Parts: sequence; structure tokens; C-alpha cells
Amino acid sequence: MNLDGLDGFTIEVPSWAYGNSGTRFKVFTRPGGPRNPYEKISDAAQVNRVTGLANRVSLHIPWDLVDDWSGLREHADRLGVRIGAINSNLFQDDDYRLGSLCHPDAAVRRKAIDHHLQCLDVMRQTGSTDLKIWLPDGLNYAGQDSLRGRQDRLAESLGVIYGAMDGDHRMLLEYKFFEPYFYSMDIPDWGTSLLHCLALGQRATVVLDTGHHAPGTNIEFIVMQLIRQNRLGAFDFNSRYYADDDLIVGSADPFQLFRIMSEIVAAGAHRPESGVNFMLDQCHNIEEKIPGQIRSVLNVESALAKALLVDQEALAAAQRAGDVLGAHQVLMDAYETDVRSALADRREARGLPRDPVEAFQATGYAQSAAAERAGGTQAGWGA
Ligand code: RM4
Ligand code: MN
Repeated sequence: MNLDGLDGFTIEVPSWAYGNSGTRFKVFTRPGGPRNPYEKISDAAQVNRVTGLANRVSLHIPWDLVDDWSGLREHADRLGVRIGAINSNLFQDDDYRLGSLCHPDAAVRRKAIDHHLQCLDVMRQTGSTDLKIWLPDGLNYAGQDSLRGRQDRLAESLGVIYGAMDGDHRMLLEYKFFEPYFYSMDIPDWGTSLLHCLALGQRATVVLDTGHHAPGTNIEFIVMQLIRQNRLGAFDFNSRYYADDDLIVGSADPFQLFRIMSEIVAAGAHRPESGVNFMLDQCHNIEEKIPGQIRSVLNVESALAKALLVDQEALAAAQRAGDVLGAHQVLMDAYETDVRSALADRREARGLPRDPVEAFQATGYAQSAAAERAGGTQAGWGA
């Protein structure tokens, strides 16, 4: 089984997956939860240690602000990981009730822009090159504000942020079709995100969060189209049944994940030089967090491995011949291949444990963290 295409493939993990999280009704705490960004990075590094696949950690600002960035950077270095995308936060301030970058009041827009300038500074301090923006702006009622006026304000605000970026910085612009507002979001879909990116310039790219679409949306089509335009900057992987469920990627619909990875492989976008940042954006509310992240990383690896097995020549031949069932069969043959032992062999050959979850449990890390971190204030979703 040729899985060479996995060489160099990595997945970025989010700092917020390790802190306490919960539902809209209850944030659950568990012993050993990280109390600060250093401990979040320590937890994240465990995922890389047993999978060899996750050497970057995304930060969320201001949740992960520290006084000494070089200290945090060295801490990450020592643990074999580095700081990845810097995520801004436009959804936890009273001033943003009616929006942030789209707000009707120029002073609020300025505040939101300034927050991004702060994020750019964090990038300079941490060596990060990706500024990730999820815009929570939107309307709950028709007539509440001008739909068009808000797009104009957004374009202007993004232009200021883009203009402040360094030459090696990228803007990653996320879309989401509903929530926290329900009549209209200001970046509800990939088309809107892409239009803003095209207007901004080459270094503005779209983030596709797999949980941010209406049920039934053909996500792999969007993946194909964005790659075709050279504007797929990043993935936020997770799974959904109903809304933005943020469950473990590949748990709800592994076949969808395979179809997405097949479009990635068909375009060669799994290779590091493609510039697509494969990230997780998940919360582990009821399951253990570090094992949940390990499982997630392995699910993406497994879907990619299967996608690499697609016989591209046979597929193209069947498509040329109009052989509908034959072409479909080529995909299904790859999807139905059991890649588990081949992946375990590959891990072993690279000095990694065959079963990463089991290996993590055997380290006793969770128990030591629970003992060492007792008594402090745990970082929650938003702290
Ligand atoms: C949003 C979006 C962003 C994430 C926040 C916490 O729904 O997916 O990527 O940063 O949640
Ligand atoms: Mn996301």
C-alpha cells in the first residue's frame, strides 16, 4: 500500500480544544484542565508526541495572551511544536452587540480593526504567518441594518487590516451560514468570503469550516472550487449532525471526510507546499480532550490515506468511457480499504506508537496533570 503522500502532511490543533468547554447550558470542568496558554501548549504537544502529525497550535486572542511571547515560543519549541494561526475574537465584547467590522458606528469598527493590529503584533512575536478571522457579525431582523452598507463597511475594515499585514502574512477569512445571528450573517458563505479575498489581494484566502454549511451541502465541491481559484487557505475540521456541533472530525460522516480528502488529493493540495493549513476547530465537551484530539488527527490521517489509494488512472479511464458505476467503484474501493494496520506499520517505522491513544493513556500524563494543576483556575472556553 503506497502511502508516501502522507509524508510531510500535518494538522494544526486549537488551543481552545484543551480548556474547559461545554454546551450553551453548562461548561464542564475536569481535573487537570490547563490553567494558562503554557499548559494548553503542553497538552497539545502530547498529540504530536504520539501521532507525529500535529506540530502546530493555533492561538485565540485575547484568550491566549501572555506577557512574554518569547517564553511561550521557547516553551513550544522545547516540546517540539510551534505556534500556528492567530485567531481574532470579535464575539465577546459588549460593544460588538450589533457587529464589529461591519458595525454602523465607526468607533466600534475602529476598535475591531485595532484588535486585529494587536493580533498582527502577536504574529510578529510568535513567528506565526496566518491571521484567522471568523466574523460573527450579522442581523436578527430584516431591516435592522443595511445588508449592502454592512458589506461596504466590511470591505473597508478588512482593507485596513490587510494593508497592515507584513509581506509573509496571510489573512484566512472564515464563513458561517448562521449563528450567532439568524436572519443574515455578514459572511454567510464561501462566495462572500471569496469575493472579499479577491478584492483584498493574493494573500487573502478562505477558511472552510466543515461545520459551517447547511445540511446536505456538497462541501467537496466548495473545496474543489476554492483550490481551483488558489484561495483555499485553511480547513477548520470538525463534524456536525445539526448545527455547528464541533464534534470530532470524521465521526458523524467519515465518507464525507473521505470525499473532501479525495478532492484535496486530486489537486495535490495535501502536500505542504500547497499552503492549505489543515486545522482542527473542535470542542470536546463530554469526552477526554487530549485523546479526543488524537482521535481527530488520526481520523484525518486515515481519510487522507484512503484518498491516496484512489486509482486515479482507472478513475479517469472510467470517467472518459462514461462508465458511471465503474468510476464510482474506483472511489468506493479506496474508501472501503482497511488502512489501519498499514498506518500502524508506518507509525512504527517512524518511531511512533502503533496505537497513539493507548500510548498516551499509558504515559500517565492525564493523572500527573490532574495532580500538578489542582487548585489553580482552569482556562475555560473564553479564558
Ligand atoms: C466559530 C468559528 C471559529 C472559532 C470560534 C470559536 O464558530 O468556527 O473558527 O474560532 O467558533
Ligand atoms: Mn471554525
